[in-house]
Amino acid sequence: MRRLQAVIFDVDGTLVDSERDGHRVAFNLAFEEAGLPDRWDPVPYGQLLNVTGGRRRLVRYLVARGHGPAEAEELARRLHTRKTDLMRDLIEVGAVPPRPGAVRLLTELAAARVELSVATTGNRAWVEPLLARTFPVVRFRAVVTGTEITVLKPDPAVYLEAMRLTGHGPEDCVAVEDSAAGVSAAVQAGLRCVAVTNDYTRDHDLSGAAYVGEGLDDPAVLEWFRSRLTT
Ligand code: XBP
Ligand code: MG
Repeated sequence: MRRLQAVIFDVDGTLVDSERDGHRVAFNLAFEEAGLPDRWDPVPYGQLLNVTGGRRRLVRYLVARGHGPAEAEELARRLHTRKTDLMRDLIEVGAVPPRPGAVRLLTELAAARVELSVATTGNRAWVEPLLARTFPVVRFRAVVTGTEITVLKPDPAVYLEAMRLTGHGPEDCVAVEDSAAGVSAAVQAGLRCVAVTNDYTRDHDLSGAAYVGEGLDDPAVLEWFRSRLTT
């Protein structure tokens, strides 16, 4: 078996538990500050997550609530700008923790000289401070975000860009994802994908993944990686 050379990680729901107590809270604070009555509760937020990207999620929601397309776009743009700042504040106070096992897996892969990168639909303005705060000892070779790759998952563009930047072909890499959209993006980019489920994605169709585990601390997931580190 070819030795694993690079791992490209999704962020939301994979490296960090960011959705329920991070993004969702920031969206709700943005609604509140704007004087809007809308609030996204933890359970229905799981449905909203099927639209990747916070601004697109807002547009889809606002149109469904009866706003005209142009008005929804403009309101979503304003709300999302503020939501991004609020998300940065939540990160600063430690409200967005790493998923159990994330620090250990990243450290172990880095020690085995596996190159680590990130491919996310999230905005660079919060992704960078999050990575710096949560994984200070890890050096990511490429961090590709929804700020520069605006065609979001399940489109494979973000993974193709991560491979272009690092110079690796798909046969050298593995993607790690938590959701159906993420697995689909990775697989369409030609990558093998390890999926780690969470409360929002346990029922997703992850059948395209090479392996599905319950988290980054799942012993079977660790074993999956370790078995690919021997030369
Ligand atoms: C996660 C997302 C992100 C966040 C919000 O998808 O869709 O957009 O929910 O971040 P994935 P922004 O984990 O597949 O990358 O508000 O910055 O878009
Ligand atoms: Mg994700």
